[in-house]
Amino acid sequence: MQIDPVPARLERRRRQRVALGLAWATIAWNTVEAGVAIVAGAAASSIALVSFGLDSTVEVLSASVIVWQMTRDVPEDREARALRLIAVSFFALAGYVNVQAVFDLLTASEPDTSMLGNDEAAPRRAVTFGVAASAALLITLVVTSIVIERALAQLPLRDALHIRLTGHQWWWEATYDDAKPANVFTTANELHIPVGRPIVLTLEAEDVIHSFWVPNLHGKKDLIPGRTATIAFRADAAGTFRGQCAEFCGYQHANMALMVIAEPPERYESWAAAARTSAPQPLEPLAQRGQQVFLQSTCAMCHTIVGTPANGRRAPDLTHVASRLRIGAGTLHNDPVTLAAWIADPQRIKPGVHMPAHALPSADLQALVAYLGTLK
Ligand code: HEC
Ligand SMILES: [Cu+2]
Repeated sequence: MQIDPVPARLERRRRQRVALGLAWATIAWNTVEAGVAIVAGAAASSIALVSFGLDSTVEVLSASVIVWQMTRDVPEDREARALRLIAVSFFALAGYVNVQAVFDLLTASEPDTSMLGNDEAAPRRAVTFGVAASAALLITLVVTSIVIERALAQLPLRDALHIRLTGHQWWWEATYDDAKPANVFTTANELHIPVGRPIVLTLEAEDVIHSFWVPNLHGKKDLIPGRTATIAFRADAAGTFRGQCAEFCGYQHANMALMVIAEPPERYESWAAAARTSAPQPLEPLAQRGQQVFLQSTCAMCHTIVGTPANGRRAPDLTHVASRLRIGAGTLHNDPVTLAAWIADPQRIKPGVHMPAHALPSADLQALVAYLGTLK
């Protein structure tokens, strides 16, 4: 039986219009919810839809997964909800397009050539609209980006807090500089910064190229071995901002998160004061035994605990590891169970990581975890 292709095409066009309508509704909704930053994301989804390519929808899908991941660690607030909404809408839209494409492939009849050579106004209008909308959005984003870059470039840097951030496979080392050498301290994977005070970050890489990216605070900036880059920014509101290494840097690139905790100056000062102190000496017998285990096994070759003979420099400083939200650069919650699992076999959790498995007797492992738990 010969199916008349024209009504089928009209039907498809109608469905495409519905999808486009959905995309624009998402944009409008997200604008209301979370402002300019998020329009960019929604715009990407609609541009992908307008172009209706399968590979662009795959990108939208992965973008939605990334956006979803970004909501994983931030406190539950309006922004987290908006991000999640975007992730879901990206996902739904991309899903729709993919299903539609497969459906079209399966039900494709003879190619319809009857319209070839006809001058169709409707597709031309759709394409013109798509191009114009994309161009308008891109121009808006370029202008916004220039304005923000300029504002950042003119940020007054008197009284700035200087932090040296070094990228390693696959964790971040942060050294807080100070005019007084005794006040310099090192930490890993989590930056605390005071709200309202400019931050000057000096970026370096130890092994391969990494990229600093905390979307809420600054655009991407690469960390290149042998070179030093400097960026400046300021957090104007308190909050926990998740950053991500944005340059593929090896197997565990995706598990290289950086948390930036912006807090009122007094809270920052008390955090910094605590961070400058040496590790507390363990008081409990179990933790004391744990310290012995730490110092006598290989741990001390790679890790530093200030106040003990452990001063390895190849791995995150553990002096105050218990005060971090996560371990493994965002990979795991920081609690005794995950800590024990990490020490016993980090390769299972973060395959390829530069920390070997440790087959410790379970009493030793327990003592070690108790000791690390005291390092507040
Ligand atoms: C060969 C070097 C090496 C040895 C030995 C080593 N580690 Fe590690 N460790 C690392 C590296 C590298 C990381 C960072 C891994 C990552 O997140 O990519 C790490 C991460 C950690 C973390 C998570 C820190 C954080 O803030 O994310 C803990 C806790 C830890 N190690 C404990 C130990 C203990 C306890 C031992 C001894 C039983 C030990 N390590 C032995 C290299 C080492
Ligand atoms: Cu990296």
